[in-house]
Amino acid sequence: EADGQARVLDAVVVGAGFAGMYMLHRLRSLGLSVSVLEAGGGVGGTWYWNRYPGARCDSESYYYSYSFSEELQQEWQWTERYPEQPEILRYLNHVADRFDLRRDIRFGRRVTEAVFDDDTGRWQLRTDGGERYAARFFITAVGCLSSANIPRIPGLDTFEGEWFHTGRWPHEGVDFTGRRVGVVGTGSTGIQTIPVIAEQAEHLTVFQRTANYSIPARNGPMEPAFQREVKANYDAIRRKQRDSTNGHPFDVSPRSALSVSEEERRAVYEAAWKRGGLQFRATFADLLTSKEANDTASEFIRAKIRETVRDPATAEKLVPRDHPFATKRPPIDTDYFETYNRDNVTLVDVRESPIVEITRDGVRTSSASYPLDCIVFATGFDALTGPLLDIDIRGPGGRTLRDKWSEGPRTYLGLQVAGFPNMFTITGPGSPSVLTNMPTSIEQHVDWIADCIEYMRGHELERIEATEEAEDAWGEHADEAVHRTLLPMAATSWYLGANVPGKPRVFMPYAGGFATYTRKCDEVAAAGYEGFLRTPAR
Ligand code: NA7
Repeated sequence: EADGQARVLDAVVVGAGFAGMYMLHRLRSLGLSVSVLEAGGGVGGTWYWNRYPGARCDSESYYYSYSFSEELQQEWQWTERYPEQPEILRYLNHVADRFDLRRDIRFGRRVTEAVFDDDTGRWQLRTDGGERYAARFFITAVGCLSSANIPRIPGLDTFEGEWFHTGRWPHEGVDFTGRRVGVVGTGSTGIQTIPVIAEQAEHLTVFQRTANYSIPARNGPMEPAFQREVKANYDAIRRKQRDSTNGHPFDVSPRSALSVSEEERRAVYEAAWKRGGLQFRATFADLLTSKEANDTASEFIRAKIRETVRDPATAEKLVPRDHPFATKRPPIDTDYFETYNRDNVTLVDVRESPIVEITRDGVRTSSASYPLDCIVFATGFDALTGPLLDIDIRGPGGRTLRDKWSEGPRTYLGLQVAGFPNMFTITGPGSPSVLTNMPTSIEQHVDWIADCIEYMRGHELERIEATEEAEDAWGEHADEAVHRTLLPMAATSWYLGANVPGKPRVFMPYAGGFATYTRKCDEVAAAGYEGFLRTPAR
């Protein structure tokens, strides 16, 4: 069917990463006609774009994966404890082939505009190539960390070397051999890439604004015995993920860090440090709710940094002081702090001496100049709202999403926005996704959206739309939830939009826990989509 120049479908999904691929699979099973529009040249989303050296997932491979197909999770073999970017991309390509997804994915199409047409009740989408699509349902699967944040440092355009952002890495790779490299940023990405670049580069200068806590990953090969155990127990593992706060299948200790002796606490932290990974957060129940409890973990990590880094002045610069552990997304690493013991690595504290400009041949701070051949910006993303606002989204009556969110995002359950009917946002702001193991949240969001669309068909509804009241109530609930935690104490967190100059400071993810969130979503659905305005078909 054609509507003017547009290709007409039941649903258009934007993005072909973990979220868009599964959304396509679910909508197809409902018999809907669907196109997925993807800016990249292949599937994978985050794992298509983030090809920087050392790119790896911080969740463990056996559960950073889809759970919807028992055959899929039984047949796929992971090779490492933490999957490297190429392996995850191989996995997602395998999924695309196995479920024959590609025939409905259109690559190399960046959606620039989505406008609700009041006459037809359809969303009209336009791509950068001028193609048009029209659909009843407009579903965003654009990711949370996909809009690159490149700092506007004066002089960048005059730099005669090469510069890169980690989230837009050249597919052919970059050879740093014999080159003087600067890395700006010490978030999860910087912390993964710094040790790998240091091994190649002639010299590496790290420009650090905020020192970070990091836990050793302790990566290693996937042991066959462990793989067998996981595959025999997938049901229980998946259940545990769904019943958890963060979507990881960890046993979280029920004890307070303050309920045990100092000696016992130390032994618990030592064991977790040795075991490695994000599970460190699960050592005690109250690390994110009690500052006093958190201090014990933060101090333990600070001591580890001082022990690891030989030069005391460098160690002091690397010791985080401005935020409690895990109030910013905690990185995990392989030899991150050890890297500062290398002769070819220099740490520059740009909080102390800010970057003033980039010159033809390097970076100049307020106190020194650093000649460089390459600059790597590991400076993160315009998180959550960035990729949505990159599309010109206009609801009925021409109201723009940009205008609605001018003081920060507002959503109902992170899945819908009042004033934007039949638009669904997978992993939108207001959902817990970025505080969780991403595929776990994604599967829940996609299933909920697919069930909602099925319900609409069963009840002959043409439109579904969150009410302003439901949206306000969700915002208040989310606000209460985050204030029961220490998360608001991290003033420089991307959760708050603080990494992007001029962005409204609003805590964007839902911090009430994944299991609580899921329960709420299920209750809303069971009550016939409470909080949504439902318009019957004409
Ligand atoms: P992050 O976590 O946002 O880290 C970006 C880093 O870049 C962080 O250290 C920033 O310092 C630093 N940064 C940002 N802008 C500047 C400027 N203008 N000058 C100096 N330094 C700057 O991004 P990542 O890519 O590491 O990780 C994103 C998520 O991906 C991660 O949390 C996981 O969920 C996966 P700041 O801390 O803002 O002072």
